[in-house]
Amino acid sequence: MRLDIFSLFPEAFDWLQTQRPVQNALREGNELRLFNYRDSAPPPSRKVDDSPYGGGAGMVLRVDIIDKALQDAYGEGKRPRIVLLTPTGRLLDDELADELVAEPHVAMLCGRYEGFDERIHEHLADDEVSIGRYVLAGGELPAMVVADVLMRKLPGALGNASSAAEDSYGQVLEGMPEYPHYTRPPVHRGWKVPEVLLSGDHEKIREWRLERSRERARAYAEATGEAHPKPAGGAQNSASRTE
Ligand code: 6GU
Repeated sequence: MRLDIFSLFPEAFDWLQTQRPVQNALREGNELRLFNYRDSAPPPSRKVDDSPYGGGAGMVLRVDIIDKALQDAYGEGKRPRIVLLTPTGRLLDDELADELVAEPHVAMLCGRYEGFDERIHEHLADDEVSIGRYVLAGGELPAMVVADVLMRKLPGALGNASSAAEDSYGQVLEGMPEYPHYTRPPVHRGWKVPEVLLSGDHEKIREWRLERSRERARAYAEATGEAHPKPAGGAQNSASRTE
């Protein structure tokens, strides 16, 4: 896939591009491009924002500048799916990530200041995405979150040994959280690794892991009053502790 990110701070994404899953995804032929709105703002001021009509605090990103930035990037050609990053957008979850990663070309627009001129929402964006119900100073961190989620879902991003489908919330676990992991030492300060994991019995280990995932899904549902992505296991199949 091709992922474009529009921002006033493209250098904020330097770190993201050093990350192994991102580098793997790029090596597999995927693309990540960064654009600076300021490059599309008229010199000498290169101003991208202005004060809101009707008064009020803060500055608003201008519709003409954002429109020009998209025009400069895509011309009259086919537009990507354009995603506005805003605190009031559709909440990012694994399902939305799967939907976006299925697109051949996605562009994310990062906001700053009080936000985007409403006409950007209305006329230029296809979707609005938020990473949680709180307000951040800008869309750069959310864009990095979305880019990370999407990139690691691309074939080859995690190397040969694993895939994002096996992650928490992924297809293999039917939307459930992942089971707990342990490594050496087998005992630390009396804290033991569950016996079954040391047994070498792969069928038993698989069952144990599935049961731990179900347990976590139920605990999540109880704590939040919200069914975990997929109500897994069912209440009748209550956990029996085997460790
Ligand atoms: Cl996408 N943007 C901003 N500014 N704040 C947020 C957000 C996005 N998602 C959660 N908070």
